[in-house]
Amino acid sequence: MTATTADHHDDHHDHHPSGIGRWLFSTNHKDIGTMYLWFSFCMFIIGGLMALIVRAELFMPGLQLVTPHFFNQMTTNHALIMIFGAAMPVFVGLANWQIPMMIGAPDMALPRLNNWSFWLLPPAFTLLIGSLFSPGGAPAGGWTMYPPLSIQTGMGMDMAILAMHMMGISSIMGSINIIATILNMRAPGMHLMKMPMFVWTWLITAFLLVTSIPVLAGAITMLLTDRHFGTQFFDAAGGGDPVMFQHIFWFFGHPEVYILILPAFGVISQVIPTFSRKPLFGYSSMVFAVAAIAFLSFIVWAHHMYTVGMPLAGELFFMYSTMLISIPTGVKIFNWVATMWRGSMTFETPMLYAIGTVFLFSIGGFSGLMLAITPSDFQYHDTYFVVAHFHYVIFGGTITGAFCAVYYWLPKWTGHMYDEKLGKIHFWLTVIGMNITFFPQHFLGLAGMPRRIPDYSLQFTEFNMMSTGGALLLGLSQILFLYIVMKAIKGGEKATDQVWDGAEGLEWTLPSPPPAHTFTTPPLVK
Ligand code: CU1
Repeated sequence: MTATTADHHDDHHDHHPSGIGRWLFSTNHKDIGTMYLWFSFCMFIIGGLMALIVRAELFMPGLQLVTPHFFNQMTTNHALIMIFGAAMPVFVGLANWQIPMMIGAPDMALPRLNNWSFWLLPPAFTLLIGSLFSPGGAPAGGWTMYPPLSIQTGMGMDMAILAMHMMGISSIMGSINIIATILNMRAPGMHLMKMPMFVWTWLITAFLLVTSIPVLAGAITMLLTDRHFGTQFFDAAGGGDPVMFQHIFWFFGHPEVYILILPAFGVISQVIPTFSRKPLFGYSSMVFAVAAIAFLSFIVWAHHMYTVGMPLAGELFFMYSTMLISIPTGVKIFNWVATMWRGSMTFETPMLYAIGTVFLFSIGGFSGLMLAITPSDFQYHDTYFVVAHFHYVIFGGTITGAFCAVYYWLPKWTGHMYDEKLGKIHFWLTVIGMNITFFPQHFLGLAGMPRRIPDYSLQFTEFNMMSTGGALLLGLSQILFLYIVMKAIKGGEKATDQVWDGAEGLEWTLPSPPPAHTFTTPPLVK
């Protein structure tokens, strides 16, 4: 190995740049994990403010606050920022923190790639948010970027395409790193079928990412060449087909849904055993259910496009394959409930969030089943029912799962207990706010209110007012979350090694728990 000049200046055993350099040049999985977590929280706030602009405009009928074009920019960018900036990076941050420790590895397999994966994100999202200030504004045709609208708009779309490419490269590199770490760096005795569920769900998620993100990259590259280089992939006038974009996009888009939810499933599969003081029920069936969901996620994509005029055989295939997903999902929900059954349960904040995730995700699952039924979907398509559905999945499943993880592991990360009373208040405010926001949207959608439209007719007023009020409560409650986290970082009651009464989830999922690998800091091998 050739030593660099920097190595000569620094300690030979360990490389610890200080100040900003610690973060810029970090190859340490914990520091990189921390950066991912803070980055995703910032995006959560920015994306949340955009949602509040949308909800404020929809508080009552008639246009009052923003122009329709700005409204459309807000819906589009809220989605892109929440999905790619908040929901995905928060779980990459959790993966960075937890996976090496859970499998007994000193760090991620490819630490420098890890640094690059993170540092691609701030410029990517500066570009995406910056597109708001470009001539013509940010993309406004929805996060799905369907042509022909996405071909005809201004340079904001090009900025977004470049941003999406950078985000995609970041995700692919992060996934390669996670796969390499899990497959090559497990401690002796850490058999694959002994791995904690969070590690399993991330291994499968990483495979979903490396298979689906390049498809998204292909779709947006074809958009780019249609826009600037004379191709007509999606232009009917030139022999292309705009519907082909939808097929390619959703071949990425549906696995993306499982990319967002599977790591959250992994978290609650560890938290529920911990606070039930019982081993996880049906460990191997959990692993196979996750794998089955991942496989099925690639053969259901056109359930987003029932209304484009597919042949009947296509409609039926995508309907039945989609409904099939409820079987492995049902296995998982059964196992979580069976784990709690007759357990000596306690309800600290992480457990509240885990149960909340099971409950709220199930509501999203059931409305998903309703949407999967082709003839019914002709009624629901592009209504607020769809908006209600995926917010139960993404907020009720993914984001509550991330909160669950943060409360569960924060004592391990900071060495301090968070304020349990405030944590519980945060949970109830979030869950109540979330339900007031999104539950009425089911009724609005069923009554025919279209999504992505800044105005509506009078009969939708009351439910929209409720929804906006709930959104305000939900948004404000997150200030409390920030306060709780800051308070735990600054100090507070010391957390013990076995912070949750020795009922650490990992031990309970393993026949023979590997000592010390769980949460103690491994020596940094250099
Ligand atoms: Cu889907």
